Amino acid sequence: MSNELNQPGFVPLASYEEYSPAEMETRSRAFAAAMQRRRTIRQFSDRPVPESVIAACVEAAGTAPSGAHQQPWHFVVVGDPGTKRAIREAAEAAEAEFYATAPAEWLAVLAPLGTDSHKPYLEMAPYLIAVFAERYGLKPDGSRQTHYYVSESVGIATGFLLAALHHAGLATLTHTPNPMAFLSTILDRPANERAVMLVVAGYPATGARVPDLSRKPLGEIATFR
Ligand code: IYR
Repeated sequence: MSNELNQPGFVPLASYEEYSPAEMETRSRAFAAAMQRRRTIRQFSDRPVPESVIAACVEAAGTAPSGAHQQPWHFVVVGDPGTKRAIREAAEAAEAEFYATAPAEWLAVLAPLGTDSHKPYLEMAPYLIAVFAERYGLKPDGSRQTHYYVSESVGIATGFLLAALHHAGLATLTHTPNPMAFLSTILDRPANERAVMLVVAGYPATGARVPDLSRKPLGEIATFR
């Protein structure tokens, strides 16, 4: 083992669990099948969800790897009805402008999803999780600490969050209002953070419907050589 790893600041890898090849087959297939059941929805129930469940999912998101382990993310969990209403109103205003001015090519690929500028679920769903990227950090003396691979890191953390919410039994919608600077204002976030995503989480409404989409098969998304 290389000598650096015996230096102070390193500890034995205690958390790793190995499985037999047979167990790996079962686990990997079960996980893929579970992930295949995830669907983005746009019809949410107003049934309450324990905040502790959302908190555990955010904790899972925070286990994502990040550039230089800078963990350049912040999650704002919004359950307060007044704040959800403010977000809905600002998002709908931004989206009205988007749908009125978006290029035809963009609107054409959105058409099968049945989206429009009305976002009632932003008030209806029990939780909105606003994901912020810390573009840079602040050192104790107030100077800036550059953050590395911020988009990649926050993207991975958001993926973990979606997987955790799905695993917990909740449905989600990844919403990217365009533009979304209003989230920083409404949620009072500092200037070093940029809003990147709003994750809507809750139970699907009774009778919720989703577009009849298929996913690319393995052979199309992967090459083995
Ligand atoms: N932000 C808009 C438009 C939109 C864009 C993409 I790319 C989508 O995959 C879905 C929607 C909206 O939320 O309606």
